[in-house]
Amino acid sequence: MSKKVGIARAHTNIALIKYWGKRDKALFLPMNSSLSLTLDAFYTDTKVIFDASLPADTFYLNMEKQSQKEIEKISQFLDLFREYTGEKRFACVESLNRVPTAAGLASSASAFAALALATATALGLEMSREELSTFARRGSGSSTRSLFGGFVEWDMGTTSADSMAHPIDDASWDIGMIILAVDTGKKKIASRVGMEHTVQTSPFYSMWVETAAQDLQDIKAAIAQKDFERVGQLTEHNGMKMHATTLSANPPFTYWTADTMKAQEAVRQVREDLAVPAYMTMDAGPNVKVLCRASDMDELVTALKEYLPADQVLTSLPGSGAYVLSEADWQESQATFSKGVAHD
Ligand code: 2P0
Repeated sequence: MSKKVGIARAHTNIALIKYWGKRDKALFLPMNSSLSLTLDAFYTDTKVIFDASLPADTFYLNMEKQSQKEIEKISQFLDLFREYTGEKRFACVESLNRVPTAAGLASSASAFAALALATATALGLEMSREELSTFARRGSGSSTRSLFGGFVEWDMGTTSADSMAHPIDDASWDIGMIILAVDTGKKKIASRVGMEHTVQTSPFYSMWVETAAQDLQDIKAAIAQKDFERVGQLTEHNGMKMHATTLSANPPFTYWTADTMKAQEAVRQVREDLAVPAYMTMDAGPNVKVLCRASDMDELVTALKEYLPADQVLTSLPGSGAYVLSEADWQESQATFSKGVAHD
């Protein structure tokens, strides 16, 4: 057989306890364990075809051929699988990012999780999702968590073999997330660069590592008790601490803009006015994500739209783990993408 094909879908995830800093850059081993919520509304579909007739790897994102630099990243990732299996063929990789342009969430998390599962499927690899997450990790750390649904922990581990993700809870107890997409331009400081600079220069960094470990332990206990308010408080506190390390880096930097702070103020105002629990978290970019109860989402969205343009207020419920797609699913995904339907 001259071709081997695999297709997969993975959803994006938002960290509640952040991954921030690497102890090994080459192996993507993190300084601290992290925990996230997988989101249903935003995902990546990826098809991998290993083909004996290809003279090199190729990569199409959203139906456009990517630059040599982008293809190189994909090639290096595929090499991990080729080395593991002895596969010699080059591959054609096609990805569709099913994230509304306005969301600004086109993250590497769903991208590398989908690519890892599609590649493993094409090569007929039989391994657990946990083990597959150790491959995904080498593309992008946060992608480990997108292999699973609901609340997911990425255990920092002790070696490359045990730094892996595992599911904690399916989050089916009235959990939702609102995304305040205040700015969807390309980020100025890549998370990879920002976290490295922070590790090297922030005097607060050691406190980050120390307290993140405690936050993780506490949030897992709160999730086990389905204590939403405690989960939210820990989420907001942990996210703010991550951003405090960027402000204390030297030279300092921040991912926030004036619009980020306006959105944060809107969240504070709305939760006070409505007396509804809602907790914010920010990543390596200006957008604000709000953890809330799914049953409060409509009320919160209506109130937030008083402060922010309606098209900047998006919502999602918890999502499932990555899964394999059929050729028919892929054809449908391509068709809806072509019609400009960014997500369903
Ligand atoms: C997270 N972020 O836990 C944290 C919070 C951003 C802030 O994971 O270098 O793209 O590819 O491993 O996964 C973004 O970093 O970094 C990220 P790499 P990644 O979601």
